Amino acid sequence: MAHRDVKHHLLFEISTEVANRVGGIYSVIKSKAPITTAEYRDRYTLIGPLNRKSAAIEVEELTPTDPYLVETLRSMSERGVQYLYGRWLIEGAPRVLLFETGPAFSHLDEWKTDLWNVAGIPSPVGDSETNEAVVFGYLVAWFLGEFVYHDRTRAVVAHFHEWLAGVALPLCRKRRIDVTTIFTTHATLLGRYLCAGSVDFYNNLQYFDVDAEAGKRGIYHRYCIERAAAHSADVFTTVSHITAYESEHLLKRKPDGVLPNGLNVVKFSAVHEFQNLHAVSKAKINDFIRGHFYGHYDFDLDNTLYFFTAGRYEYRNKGVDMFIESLARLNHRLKTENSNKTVVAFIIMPAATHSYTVETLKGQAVMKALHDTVNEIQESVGRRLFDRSARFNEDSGKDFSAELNDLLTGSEKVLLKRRVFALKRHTQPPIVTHNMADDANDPILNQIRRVQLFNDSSDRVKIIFHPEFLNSNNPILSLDYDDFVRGCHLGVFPSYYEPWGYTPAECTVMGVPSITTNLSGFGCYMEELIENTSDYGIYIVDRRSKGIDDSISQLADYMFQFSFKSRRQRINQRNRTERLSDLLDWKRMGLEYIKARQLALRRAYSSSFDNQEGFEDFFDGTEMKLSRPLSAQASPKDRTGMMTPGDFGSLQEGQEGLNTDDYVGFKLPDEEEDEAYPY
Ligand code: U2F
Ligand code: UDP
Ligand code: G6P
Repeated sequence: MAHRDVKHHLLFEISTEVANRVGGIYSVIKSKAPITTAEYRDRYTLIGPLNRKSAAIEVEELTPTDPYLVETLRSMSERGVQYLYGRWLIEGAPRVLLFETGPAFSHLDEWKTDLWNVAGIPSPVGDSETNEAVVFGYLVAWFLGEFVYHDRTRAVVAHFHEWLAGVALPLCRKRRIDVTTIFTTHATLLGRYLCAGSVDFYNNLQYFDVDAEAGKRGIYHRYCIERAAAHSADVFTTVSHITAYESEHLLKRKPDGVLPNGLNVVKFSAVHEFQNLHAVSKAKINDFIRGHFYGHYDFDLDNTLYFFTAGRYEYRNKGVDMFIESLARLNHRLKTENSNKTVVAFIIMPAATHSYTVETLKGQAVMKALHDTVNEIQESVGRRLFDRSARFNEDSGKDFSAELNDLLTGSEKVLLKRRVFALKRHTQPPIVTHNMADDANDPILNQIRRVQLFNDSSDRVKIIFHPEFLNSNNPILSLDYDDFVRGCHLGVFPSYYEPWGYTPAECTVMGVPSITTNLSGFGCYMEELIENTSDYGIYIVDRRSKGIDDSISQLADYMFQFSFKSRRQRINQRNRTERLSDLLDWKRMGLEYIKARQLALRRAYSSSFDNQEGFEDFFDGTEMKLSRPLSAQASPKDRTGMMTPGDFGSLQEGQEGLNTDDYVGFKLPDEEEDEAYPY
C-alpha cells in the first residue's frame, strides 16, 4: 500500500445501528462516542444506512467541509446516491454519514451478480435484510474507494460492526481499496440460531458442519457474508473470549483480539445519589404493584423484593426458561421456610401484542381513584383538625381527645367505602399486562403455566410479564428502562447464548446487583477480573460444567440467599456493586479499540511506521486484579495480575491471532490444540 500519514489517520466506523436503535450494537457505538470523538475530533465519522424516522429525531444536518469528503459526496450524488451528513445528537456529537439505500436498489441485481463473481457469495431473492446489506455494503465500498482516491495523504481505518455492515469488507479487499479494515462481530449468526434450538452448543462447537447447518436454517448466504467479512478484514475481533472461541470454530478465523463492550459511566457529585434514586424509582414501582395486585394486595411492600429480566425475546438464549423454573423452586423454598419476604419477578421482553389488557388498566385506575379520594379527604380532615385545635379552649372543660373523634363526615366514609368495594375482585392478579397476539403458544406463558406460578395469595413469588419495552410515556408502568432498573433489587440474566450482555453491565454501573452466567461475555469478563464476584453483587451461574438441573438449583439458591439479606446488607452490597463501574467505563475499555486500530495500521501501512517519531505505543496499560472487599473474608486465591481490559495478551503486534490458550475464560474439556483450518 501507498505511504500514508498514519499518525493523523481518519476513522470511519460502519454499522447499521448508527442513529438507529435495533439492539446492543447501538448501545456500543452510542456510549463509546464521547471517548472516540475526544480522541479523533473531526477525523471520526460514523457511516450507516439512513433511517429517516430515527434520523429526524437523532441527527442535525451539517454541510461537509473536508475538501476530500465534499469531492467524494459530490461525485456520488451526481450518480444518484442520496445521503444525509450531520451531527448525531448524543454526547460527543460525532459526525455521521447516512446513505439512503432505497434509490440505490436500482443497482441491486448488478451488485448481487458482482458479489457472486468476486466473492462467490450467493444472494437469493426474497431476503430483504440481505438485500439491504448488499446495497449498503456496495455504497460503503464505493464511498471508501472514492474517498481514498481523492485523499492520498492520510491513512484511513474503516471499522465494521456485524455481518449486516460486512459486505464492503470483501469488496475493499478485492478492489484493493487503500484503507485498513477491522471487523468486529458481536455474535455469530450460526451461534445464535444453533443455541436457540435444542443443541448442546458449547460441547459440539468443533464438530458442526457449518455450511450444512447454515443451509438447513436457510441462512447460508448470510453466513457467507459473515465469514467473508471475518476473513477479508485486516484485523478481526469479537466482544468476548467466549465469542472469540465460537468465531474460531464457526467462522474459521481466530480473532486477533477481543474488544469488550464498555459503558459511559455517569458519576454523581454526591456519592450516595444512586441510592436515593433507587428509593425514588422503587416508590414508583410500588405504586404500580398496588394497582396490579388490587384486591390481593396482602403482602408488605417493605418486605418485597423486585427481581427482573429484560432484553430481546430470545426465550432460550436469554435463559428465560431457566429463570421461570428457578422462580418456581424459590417460591417453594420461601413457602417452606415461612418467609415473610415476597419476590415480584418482572419479565420485560417485547412480543406481539394488542395493547394493555382491560384488567391491567383497571387495576391502576381503581388504585388511582382510591388515592385521589384519600387525598381529598385528607385535605378536609386536615382543615377540620386545624380548626378544632385552634378553637379549643381548655377552660371550657371539654375533653380534647373527644374533639378528635368524627373527623370523617358520613359522606366521606361512604365515598371511601365505595372505593374500597371497587377493589374487590374474584380473579387472580394477572401474569401478563398485555393482550398477547398468540397467548396459547407463547413460550414464556406456557412455562409459567407449567410451573403453576399464578400469583396466588399463598405464593411468595409473583410474576409479571410486560411484553413491551418500558417507556415513561406508558400509561401503566410509566418509567424509562433505566429508572426501572434502579428501582429493582436484582437483575437476573441466566443466558445460554450471550456474546456480551449489556443488561447485567448496565445494572452494575447503576449499583444494582445481578445474576449472569459463565456463558456470557460479561460474566466471564467479571469472573476473570474479580476475586470473588458475588461479594460485589455479581452472581455467576455455572452453565458450562454443570448439568441444567444443577444450574437451575444454583440460580434458585442465589435468589434464595439474596432474599435473606437485610436492608442494611442490600444497601451495602449496592455500594460495592456500584464501585465496579470504573471497570466497565469506556475510558478503560476503549483501550482495546485503540490497540485494534494500531494493529490494523501496522498491518496495512508498515512502511509508514518507520519514520513516525513520537508515535506512542499503546500496549503499556497495566491493571491489578480486584481483590475481595475489605469487609469480606480473605480469599486464598490471589490471582493479581497485570492486564488491560480485553487483554489476556491479545491485540499485540506480531501476534497472528489468539492462541486457544488465550481464551482465558473459556476452554473445552478435550480440546485439540493447533487445529488447522481451511481458509
Ligand atoms: C449482540 O447483540 P445484537 O445487537 O447483535 O442483537 P440484535 O441487533 O438484536 O440482532 C442480532 C442479530 O440478529 C439478527 C441480526 C443480527 O445479526 O441480523 N436479526 C435478525 O436476523 N432478524 C431480526 O429481525 C433482528 C435481528 C449480542 F447478542 C449481545 O450479547 C451484545 O451485548 C451486543 C453488543 O455487542 O451484540
Ligand atoms: N433495553 C431497553 N429497554 C428495555 C429493556 C432493555 O432499552 O425495556 C436495552 C438494554 O438497556 C440493553 C439492550 O436493550 O442496552 C439489550 O442489550 P444486551 O446486550 O443485553 O442484549 P442484545 O439485545 O444486544 O442481545
Ligand atoms: C436507598 C435509600 C434508603 C432506602 C433504601 C431501601 O439506600 O437511600 O433511604 O432505605 O434504598 O433499600 P431496599 O433494598 O430496601 O429497597
